[in-house]
Order: sequence, then structure tokens, then C-alpha cells
Amino acid sequence: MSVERPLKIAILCHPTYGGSGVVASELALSLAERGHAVHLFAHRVPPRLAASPGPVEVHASQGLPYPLFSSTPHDLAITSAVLSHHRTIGFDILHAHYALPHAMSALVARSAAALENLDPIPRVVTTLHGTDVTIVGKDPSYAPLTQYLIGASDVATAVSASLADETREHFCPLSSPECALQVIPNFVDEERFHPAAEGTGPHPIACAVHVSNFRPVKRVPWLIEAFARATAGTRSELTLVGDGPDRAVSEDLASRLGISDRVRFLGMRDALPELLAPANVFLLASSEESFGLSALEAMACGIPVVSTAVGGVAEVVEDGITGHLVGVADQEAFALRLRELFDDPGRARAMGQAGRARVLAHFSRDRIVSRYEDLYRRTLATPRDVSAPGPAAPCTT
Ligand code: GMT
Repeated sequence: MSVERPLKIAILCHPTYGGSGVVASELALSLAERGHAVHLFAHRVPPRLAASPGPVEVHASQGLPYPLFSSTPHDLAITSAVLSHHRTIGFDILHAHYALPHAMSALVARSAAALENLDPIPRVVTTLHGTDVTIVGKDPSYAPLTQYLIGASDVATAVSASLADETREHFCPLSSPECALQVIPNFVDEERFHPAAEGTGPHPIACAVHVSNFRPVKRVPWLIEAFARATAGTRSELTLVGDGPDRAVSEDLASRLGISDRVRFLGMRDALPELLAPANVFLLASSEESFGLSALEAMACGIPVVSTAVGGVAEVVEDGITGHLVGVADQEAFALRLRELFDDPGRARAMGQAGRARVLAHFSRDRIVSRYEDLYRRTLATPRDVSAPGPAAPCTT
């Protein structure tokens, strides 16, 4: 029986508190724990790895600030760092999270390795996370490049079937290699994110929670209005975790609605499981959402979700079972569903338990990390025509 050798893997990501930065960091940690040599490249140390990178080697590549540049081009520094480390380490896989700019960095490093006759020439895996297709990638200023990056990667994955469909629709209407997308959903560390211990939750006053980067796509002001509608005349509370462009306008709105005393803005927090576990309901009101990792984390904590039915959220939250999904413009239904769950703690608890069970059955860390590991090995086992760098392992969803 052949024992499979450990792989040398470079992971490129944005150093964000949530979303793709967390998925990439958790994947890096899990792969390293499985014995692979894992290097993570970002322009800052991702928060999830700052406290304890474990066996992952983290490279924060900021680049040289120079007055000619209007902002420091971190992406060039990351590309350079990946190439430099590839020359000494010999990566098997360069895994880019979020197409822009990381797939570009990985592909440039792959081309350089080919030109220099390095052995191995790394394979490029690109994971599409959401707005790298739906908002940023589709924008005419980036679309031609995004299309090229997806097609030139050895394999591209999307975090939901909905995102894969949208990618195909927009970037590859005809049958072409760009359409060879695999769906590998996000995962959550179900040991870190777990229900509150018996007797410690939920909160004695009904409490809803939302976690995001407060970008317009998250519609935090809309969510606050819905909360105000649902809870008029009650003492119910809303906890908002995170920070971003819409934070100030959201604080102002809570004050104008006269509910500042019931809405807490906590800013960026690392201790998410502790903040989620005592909540009764998790809220997500996005106008677009390819997956909704924060909803998955809430489900892992046994919290039911009320969300708008957009993008890939329906692949995460089962409507009527692990939470409720409502039309993106239907604030009244959103408020009603929230109120129902506040008024019926037994139903909320049952939905929360169903959510936790769904996480364990479909989105556990081991299950999804194994899927990436299999994908790497399959990609490496597929011979590549170096004269025409492109997809090595076309796989359909
Ligand atoms: O696109 C963003 O606004 C951020 C992005 C990210 O990098 O975190 O979020 C996307 O990726 C997450 C991880 O795969 C998904 O859980 C989010 O649903 C997705 N955001 C959107 O589609 C708006």
C-alpha cells in the first residue's frame, strides 16, 4: 500500500476577520495539522493566525512604499514572496483565495517557475468566494482579467452551487474550460463554534446577533429597521459585531429610531463563539451572499438564522428547518420571522439544534478539508500540457 507523501502548499488570501480570510486560515491550519508543509501569504497576518499560527508559516508581505505608487502594491510583494519561497521550497500547490489579486499572483509565480525550469511547476487552485465574481470580478474594469484567471487556473472552485452558476453565466456562457468549476462549500471548526453549555444560554432577554464587515451589501441599516419593527415595545436586544463603511450610518439610525439602548455595536471581535452562543437568533439581511459563513458559524453554535434568500444562503440555511429565508425586499416578513422566533423559544431551540446537526453532517472541518486535499492530489495526478498552461483537472459540478 502506498503512503501518500505530504504536500507543499502555499495559500494566498486577504487577511480579513471573516469570510475568505478565515476559511483560508482555517484550511491552512488544518492542512498543516495533517502533516503538510503549509505557507500562508497575505499582506498582513490574518487575525485567525495572529494569536497562534501553529505549524503554518505565515508570510506578511507588505511591499516597499514608494511615492510613485498611489498605494503600496501588496499584490506585487505577495507574488514576489511566493516566487522566492517556491524557488527554495518547491510548492506543489498554490491555492489562491478570492480571485483578485491572488489568482494573478499565483499564476505569475507558476509562469516564472515554468520559465526557470523549476521542478515542480506548482499547480494553481483558485477558490472563488463571492464578490470576486458577483461585484468586483464582474465590473468591466476587472472582468476580462477575472475571466482569464479562472480559465488559466489548473482548477477553480466556488463556495456554493449558486456562485458556480453565476460564474458560468457571466464568464463562460459557452462550453469552455472556464466552466470547469468544482463546488466545495465553506466549513466551520465545530469544536470551536459550539452551542452554549447547558444552563448558560440563551440570554434572559431575547437577543439577536449579526456579524459582518458592514459593507453596503450586508444592508445593516435595513436589518436595524427590521429589528426595530419586530421588537417595538419589547426589551429585546440586537448585538452587532464587526466594523466597516456602514457602521456610522447604522449607529446614527439606531439613535434616530430611539433604540440605541437596545442595539450594541461591538466592533471587531475575535471571541466570536462566545458572542454567538448566548444569542436567540442570528440575522443576515444581505442583498447578495455567495455563502454566508457567519450564518454557518451561528448554526454551529445552535442558533437559528433569519436571512434574506439570496445567492448561496439557501444551500446553508434550510428554510423552515434551521431558520427562515425571506425575500430580499420583504422587511415585514423578516421582522415577522424574527418576532416569531423571539416569541417561541422552543421552536428557536429546535431550529438551532437542526442547524448544528446540519453543520456536523455537511460542513464539518474534517469533511471539507479532505475535499480540498483530494482535489490537490487529483490535480497533481493529472498531467499538464506545459505548452498550454490551463486547467489540469477539469471537473464538473
Ligand atoms: O466579498 C466580500 O465582501 C467578502 C468575502 C470574503 O472574502 O470574506 O465574502 C464572501 O466570501 C465568504 C467566504 O467564502 C462568504 O461566506 C460570503 O458569503 C461572501 N460574501 C458575499 O458574497 C457578499
